[in-house]
Amino acid sequence: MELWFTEEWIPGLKLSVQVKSLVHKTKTKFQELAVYDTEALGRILVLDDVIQTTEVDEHIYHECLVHVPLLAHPNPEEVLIVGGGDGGSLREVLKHRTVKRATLVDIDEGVIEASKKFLPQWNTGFSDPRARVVIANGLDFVAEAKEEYDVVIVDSTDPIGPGEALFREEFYRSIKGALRPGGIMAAQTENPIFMPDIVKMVFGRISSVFPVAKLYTGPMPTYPGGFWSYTCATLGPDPSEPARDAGGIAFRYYSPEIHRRAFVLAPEVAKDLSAR
Ligand code: AG3
Repeated sequence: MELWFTEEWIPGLKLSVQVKSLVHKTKTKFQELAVYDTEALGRILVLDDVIQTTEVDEHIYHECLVHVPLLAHPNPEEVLIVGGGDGGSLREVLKHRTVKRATLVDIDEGVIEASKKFLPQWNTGFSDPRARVVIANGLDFVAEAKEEYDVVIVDSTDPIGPGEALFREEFYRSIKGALRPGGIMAAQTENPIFMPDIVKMVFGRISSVFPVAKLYTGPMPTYPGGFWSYTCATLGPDPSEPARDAGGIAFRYYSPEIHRRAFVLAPEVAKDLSAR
């Protein structure tokens, strides 16, 4: 019998992938977690029936979310990742030799444990001596940090369930307070075609807190709509221009040209963001 995993992208539109085997299924303290092996997408991690990351395209998402802010910063030493319990963002952050410490704070230890066991290609960062993992509520953790980080990365789920708090204006205010002078934040901010209201709302919140906020996009075949938005905000500098050379990192998706191009928005999307 054929087994399929189906995610409802929006009402009336679904993505289905044929499943070779169920690798792991559990209820964590916060959400239902499943790991599947599939022919088309390789291994996939699913939380509450929403695909979080797949072997075929996780590098695109993680490279967009991480390398844009890290390379827009002249010397990122202290980096905070909020969410990202699968370890993909951590892996990318640690590729930067400037980084002295990467702190990952995730509310759900269950995601980290499952990733360590079942997502080998994602989780190479956890054993790095520069990595610090904190199990805590990201909202509270960031509120207590004062001018500690050069870059803050928000690698959240969608704004429902445990991820909802990571889209609040108070959270962005705390991030601003947690940044050192010259600091940069980047967050995943959903799909502009299928969720224009969410993108507009989230971008509006971020740009009401930070003096500079810019949306950028990249392909993401397994997320709703096939492409994804991120928002980079800074205390002053323009994040759309790389500030330094990557120092020999072997990228699969990122390049300085792609960095610049990612900030070029379709007129309709740009119009939506300025109409607040
Ligand atoms: N975080 C973003 C997942 C959003 C996916 N949304 C969806 N499929 N509806 C991914 C975490 C990977 N580190």
